[in-house]
Amino acid sequence: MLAFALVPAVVQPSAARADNPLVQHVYTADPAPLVHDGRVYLYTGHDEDGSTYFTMKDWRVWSSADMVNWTDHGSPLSLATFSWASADAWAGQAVQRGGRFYWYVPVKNRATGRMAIGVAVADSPTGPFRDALGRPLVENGEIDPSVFIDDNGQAYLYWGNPNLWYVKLNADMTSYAGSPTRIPLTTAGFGTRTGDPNRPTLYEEGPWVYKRNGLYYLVFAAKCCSEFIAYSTAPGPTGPWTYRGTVMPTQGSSFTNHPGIVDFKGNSYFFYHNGALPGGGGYTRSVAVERFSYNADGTIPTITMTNTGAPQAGTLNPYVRQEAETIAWGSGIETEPAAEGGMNVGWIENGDHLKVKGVAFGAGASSFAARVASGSSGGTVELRLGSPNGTVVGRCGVPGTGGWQTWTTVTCPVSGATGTQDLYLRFTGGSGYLLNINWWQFTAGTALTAPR
Ligand code: FUB
Repeated sequence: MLAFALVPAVVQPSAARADNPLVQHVYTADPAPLVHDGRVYLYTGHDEDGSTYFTMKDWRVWSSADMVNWTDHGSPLSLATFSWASADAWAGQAVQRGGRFYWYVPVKNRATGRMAIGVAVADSPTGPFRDALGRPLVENGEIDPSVFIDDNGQAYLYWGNPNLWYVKLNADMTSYAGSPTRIPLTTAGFGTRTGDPNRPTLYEEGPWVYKRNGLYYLVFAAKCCSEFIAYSTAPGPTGPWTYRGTVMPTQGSSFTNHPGIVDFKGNSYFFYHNGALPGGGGYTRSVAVERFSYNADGTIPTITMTNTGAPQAGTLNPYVRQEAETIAWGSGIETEPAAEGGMNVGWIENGDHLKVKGVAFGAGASSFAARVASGSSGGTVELRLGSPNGTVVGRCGVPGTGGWQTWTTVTCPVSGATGTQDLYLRFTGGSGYLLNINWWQFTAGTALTAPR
């Protein structure tokens, strides 16, 4: 008995599976995470398929409660939001203040042909966002805004390439006091670049400013090209900055990289981008995340890119409604706005699948319900555990509903779904597009009928 008790519980080693990059159905770039109300919201740019330049037209929002299952909130901000903008939906950051969400982005001003910083505002982290000013907040031809709000309530806007600027924002977050100030780019503050007399320091672009334990951090894309991620620290929000070294070396088949750092559920996370998806590269980038721990002296360790990503922070509850567009890894699918609200998963063909990681079935599930639509003759949602070809615990038939946004709810019995599992929704049927799925939910209990 004693010997048995001392044997550790058998842990099934799970094969190393990719959870990076975070999104597989569109290319994403320039991550800007924001923690709000128990979730991390991730604001990104969007590289067009097959892009050969930074021809970016809109931004995207994603969110997660566990760092591995990411909900697609679509595109609540685009160039069209700014009537005065003509192109270049580049790297921005959203912050929260007073129950509102302010998203600062660089875009090209049609009237001047120069890059400017616009600000959009929303009452929710997922938008809809509207242009707060109807004109640029600030314009000097430079890019990549980052906003930091200090403990005393003073907000700062930082931006720049090739220079580095800051200006104090007023409490309304849409105007500023004084004039933009150029931060001295000294080699003591930002490291030494060799080979480019015009740019003697490592600072390139993409500042990300925050404060931790009284120390101010400025993380940035360094050198060009390819970039790596470096950082400096200072005793105050305006410096003086001291160069501290590399956060992430040059890696990952994109010649740019872009930092975003947050603490979430007691851990620290570093967001970046690379070219890791099929077809990926410098203009077809993807956002990824790594968990890290600060060194005892507050310095940041060197973080390398992985395709496993961060460990899951918690589990996913299958007994509440889950959006189909909450995905750890999607294969073959796309998303779109659903007529019922939110987003749905669509363009599903035979063999496509969604992975939802760490689903806590507990004692077991008895049935599965899904909100589905089909403008063709439908298909089947297979519920599998562990892999796309894993054990089938349920099969739900989806009929033609008369339209891709004509929604109905289907249910089916479930058997054998217990404990915490990676759930795969695998879609099968004939040729062409089979069905759309908006949300799903399991019911706890014991199945009366085994899956067919
Ligand atoms: O995504 C367009 C530009 O590439 C961003 O503004 C820069 O930070 C670089 O990532």
